[in-house]
Formats: sequence, C-alpha cells, structure tokens
Amino acid sequence: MLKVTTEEGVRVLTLARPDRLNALEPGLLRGLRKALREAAREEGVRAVLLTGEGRAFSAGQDLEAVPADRDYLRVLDDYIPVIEALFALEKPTVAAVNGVAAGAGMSLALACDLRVMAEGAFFSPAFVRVGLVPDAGMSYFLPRLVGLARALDWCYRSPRIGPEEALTAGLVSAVFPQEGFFASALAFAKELGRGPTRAYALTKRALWRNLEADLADALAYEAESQAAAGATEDHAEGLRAFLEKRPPGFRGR
Ligand code: T3D
Repeated sequence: MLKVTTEEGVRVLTLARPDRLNALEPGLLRGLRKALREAAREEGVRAVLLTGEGRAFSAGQDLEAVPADRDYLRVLDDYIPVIEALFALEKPTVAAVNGVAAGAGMSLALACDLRVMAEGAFFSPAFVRVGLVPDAGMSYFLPRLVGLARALDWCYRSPRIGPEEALTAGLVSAVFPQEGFFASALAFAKELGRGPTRAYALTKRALWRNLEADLADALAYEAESQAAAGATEDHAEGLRAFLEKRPPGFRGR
C-alpha cells in the first residue's frame, strides 16, 4: 500500500510493503499514480517526498508477482504513467532513499528531481541480475544524471552504490545519518516547498529540454521561461525582499 500524508506543504508518499522491502506491484503503482495526480492538483502541496517504510526504499518489481506467461511487451503498463507523472510534476520531487533502492525502485528514485540518501542505504540497478534490461525510465534518466560511461558500468555490473559513490557521481544531493533520516529528508523537502514553485517548474523544464537543444534554441527558450517566471508574484516578492533586506516569503504563485 501507499501511505499519503502532508507536512507543511510537503506531500509525503511512503511505499509501505516493508515485509517485501516495498517491492512494486500493480496496486501500489496505481496508488502512486493517483497520489501524484492529486499532488499536482492541490495548490497547498509545494513539494513531494517519496520514501519507503522499514529498511528499504524499494527492492523493485515484486518478483513473486511475475506470472510465468507474462507478456513482456506490457510489463511497463503500470510503471509508465507513474514515471511520466513524476517527470511532469510542476513541483519539486525528492526521493528520500532510506535503504536499498533496486531495479525499478532505483528507477523511481531517478525519476524524482533530487535524491537524498541515508548512510547505509544503497542503489543497485539489479535488472541484469534477473536477465533484464533497465526499465521504468532508468535507461533515460541514469546516463543523463551520471553520464553514459558510469551508467553502462553500473547497469552491467549492478554494484551496490553506496553514499560515497552516489555523492561523487552527483546521484544524490545529500547523505544523512540513519538516525533521524526521515526528519532530515523532510527538512530538505520543506526548504524546497518554501521556494518559488513556478520558477522551479520552469527551471526543471528548461534544464531537461535544453539537454537536447542547440544554443540558439536554448537561449530563446530561456527567454520564454524568464517571461513566465518574471510574471509571477514570487518574482515580485523576491525583488521586494532583496530591497527590504529580509528573507522572501514565496507563495508558489
Ligand atoms: O518483470 C518485470 O516487471 C520487469 C521489470 C523489472 C523491474 C525490476 O525491478 S527487476 C529487479 C527486481 N529487484 C531485484 O532483483 C532485487 C531483489 N532483491 C534482492 O536482491 C534483495 O532482497 C536485496 C538486495 C534488495 C535485499 O537483500 P536482503 O538480504 O537485505 O533482504 P532479503 O532477505 O533478500 O529480502 C527480505 C524479504 O523481501 C524476502 O522475503 P522473505 O524471505 O523474508 O519472505 C525477499 O524475498 C523479499 N524481497 C526482496 N526483494 C523482493 C522481495 N520480494 C519480492 N520482490 C522483490 N523484488
């Protein structure tokens, strides 16, 4: 099941099948899809934190729920809407990787904007261990986040990628001690939740889009994005706050 709570503007989505290390099955994925739609709609939600209950973030696809006659062309049917919804969400998304994030569990974390991890947690592409290819977005996100050479190496060998390696590779923004990990991850997300939400959304879109653009196109898109950001209340508030020498009170508008 998925647990959904809200803490000061942060929608916390907790994968909660701890006895199966939060392995992913269709019901959980449908719950996640619905919760992401709601988070997108609700104005009071300013950031999303995705985490796991117990000692894992997620061990990936529930391997016990794979029928012998599975149609592998359809295996991603439950994943695609979730990955697309995470990527499309116009609010900061953070994966709080509290324990192992393997296979499609790692893919979920990759589809978030940012990741923080606990000391003792690890990522593992895992697909190769069951003779499969990276899916649920991993083949898209991983090389873009850490580079093609590292992505290939990790996907071939499926090592345990711990905090030090993840930080060095830029895969995570921060590593927090296991004790108090959730509170630290929540504080990280709350900070983003107090930010200029529209500017974040426009930034995310521009950075991803301009990976594929030429310079002239990227510059034109930046100008368009700046026109949209410049029209927000948060931009006006940011300017006022600077001139009045006080912290800004962004409202996400
Ligand atoms: O078919 C498709 O849908 C294609 C898509 C595939 C996407 C994928 O995600 S492929 C990759 C799937 N994930 C894995 O291969 C990881 C499998 N799990 C592990 O390698 C290990 O469990 C871990 C390294 C993650 C953790 O090891 P450890 O020793 O800390 O725990 P454990 O004892 O192995 O696991 C605890 C329980 O969770 C255990 O059940 P039990 O014996 O207590 O009844 C174990 O079977 C269960 N569990 C762990 N991972 C999964 C799982 N049950 C179902 N599915 C799992 N993925």
